[in-house]
Amino acid sequence: MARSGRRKRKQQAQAEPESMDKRQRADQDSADPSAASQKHHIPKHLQKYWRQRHNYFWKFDEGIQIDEEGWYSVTPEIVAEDTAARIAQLHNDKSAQIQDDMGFGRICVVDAFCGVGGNTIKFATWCEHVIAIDIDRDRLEMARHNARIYGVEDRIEFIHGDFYQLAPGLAADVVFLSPPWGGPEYIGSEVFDLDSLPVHTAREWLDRARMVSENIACFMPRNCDPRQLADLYPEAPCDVELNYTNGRLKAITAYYGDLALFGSSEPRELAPLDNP
Ligand code: MGP
Ligand code: SAH
Repeated sequence: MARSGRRKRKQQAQAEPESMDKRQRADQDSADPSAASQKHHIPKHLQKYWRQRHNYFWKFDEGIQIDEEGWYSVTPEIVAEDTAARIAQLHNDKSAQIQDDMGFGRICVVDAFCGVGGNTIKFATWCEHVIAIDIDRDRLEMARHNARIYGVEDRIEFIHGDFYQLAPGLAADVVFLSPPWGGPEYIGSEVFDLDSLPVHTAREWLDRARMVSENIACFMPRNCDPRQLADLYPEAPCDVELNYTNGRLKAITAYYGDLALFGSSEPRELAPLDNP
């Protein structure tokens, strides 16, 4: 089982010091009266997410839009970056021509549950084309708006609809699945049963994804059983990655098919970003 940390794209390395400074400055609410007054309007049960807002989007202060389900579901940026960087390596060893010398993957990724765009934005940063789907039109529009803030909107095709219905008509190199887990209460069970996802089981979602591609990544609760994750697609190789930010386990990502073959099993540097 691998432990994810962070990867850097060569072309991002130059911009990083300024970005990190901005991120660290923005996390200090006490020195930012406008952030403190906005926090006042955030319902109490969402305030723990508000405190992590710059972990979700380091450009949060540039006008990021997010709703209640977005707050508790968005993938932390550092985790989304790591997943996108890994997925962008697909076919890297098969044909140098589909990944340029900046590490840009010439692949198409379906983000089947795009939410407010946490993963979609990073896929569009690392890959040539993203098909971003969500059943909630308002949240899909928030994702479009947020992608514009990151300057990656033009590489994303936004589709409003039900991934379950749409899957048979899609073609792509990779499918990323981050479905609803039933709200923040998911952590209440000692072991989260992947058959207990709302509407469809994890296997049913995965079977739909297999209609699009055998290369699938599945973002699941940190309290699920990795063996149950591996069993969702027994015919394919599977690599299970633990997703940490600042030493805290946030989620688990299972990679299937060719995506399972090139993950690092070495612990990598952890992101110094949490703001508990
Ligand atoms: P969390 O445990 O609810 O929050 O979710 P937090 O504040 O990180 O927990 P803490 O107790 O460690 O402080 C952890 C992460 O899981 C979130 O940042 C989301 O990325 C992801 N996540 C949570 N939920 C409820 C969902 C969900 O329903 N769907 C998806 N796709 N991701 C979720
Ligand atoms: N990875 C996202 C969060 C996903 S939350 C991020 O980082 O922002 C799960 C999303 O799945 C929600 O926005 C919800 O509206 C959407 N969803 C639920 N059922 C769906 C379906 N059948 N097809 C597509 N999207 C669906």
